[in-house]
Amino acid sequence: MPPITLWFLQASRCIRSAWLLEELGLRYAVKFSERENGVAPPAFKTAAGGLGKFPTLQDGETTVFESGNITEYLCDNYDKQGRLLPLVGNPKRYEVLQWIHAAEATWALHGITILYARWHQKDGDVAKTEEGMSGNIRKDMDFLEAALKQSKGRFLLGDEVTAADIMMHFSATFVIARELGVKKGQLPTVEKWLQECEATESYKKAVQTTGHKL
Ligand SMILES: N[C@@H](CCC(=O)N[C@@H](CS)C(=O)NCC(=O)O)C(=O)O
Repeated sequence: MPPITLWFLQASRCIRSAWLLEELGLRYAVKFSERENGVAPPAFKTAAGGLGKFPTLQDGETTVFESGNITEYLCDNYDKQGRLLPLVGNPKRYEVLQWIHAAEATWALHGITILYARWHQKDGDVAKTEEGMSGNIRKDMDFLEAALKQSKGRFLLGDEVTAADIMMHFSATFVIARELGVKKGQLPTVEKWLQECEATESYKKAVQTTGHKL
């Protein structure tokens, strides 16, 4: 058994950690669960320790959750050259960290609030609520479109994948797939970049290994 285990809930951010593990060339075991009624089954939730949210990663005695934290943990421990997350002292580190944090704290936050309104608002004008909540994510996605146009390569920070792409890919995919404030076809540069991400051998291997689908 490899020392690393990835707790993987279907149709989730867990693909970020699997893609990163593949980029780093690490062996890992996958503990996989389908969703039940949209969420993790109770037995799966308690087994992973911590908050019962996924991804969760175990590496020997260490258990970490939060996909951004897992990203930093894996890069700090297994990306000693700073290929995916530049090392301390390199100003590019903070560009990558900015995307790592923004993927959850800005893009996912602004997208998921719309989804929660769809799921939980039982009366009143849901479409109006959704429209009111869409301004933030539209600005975020326009910003991403512009950042990708400015990049000197196929990925966010040039022609090589970094942890910035690995974190942001899921957020953008999710927002577009669920049409959270934006519609398919409105963000051509973002959609092309998503295709580039998904064409990498490491992403394809992560999907093959885990069975991820959205
Ligand atoms: N901010 C956390 C979010 C974790 C999270 O909410 N994961 C969802 C799947 S994308 C989950 O575990 N849901 C299952 C449940 O709540 O039962 C991260 O980036 O890892």
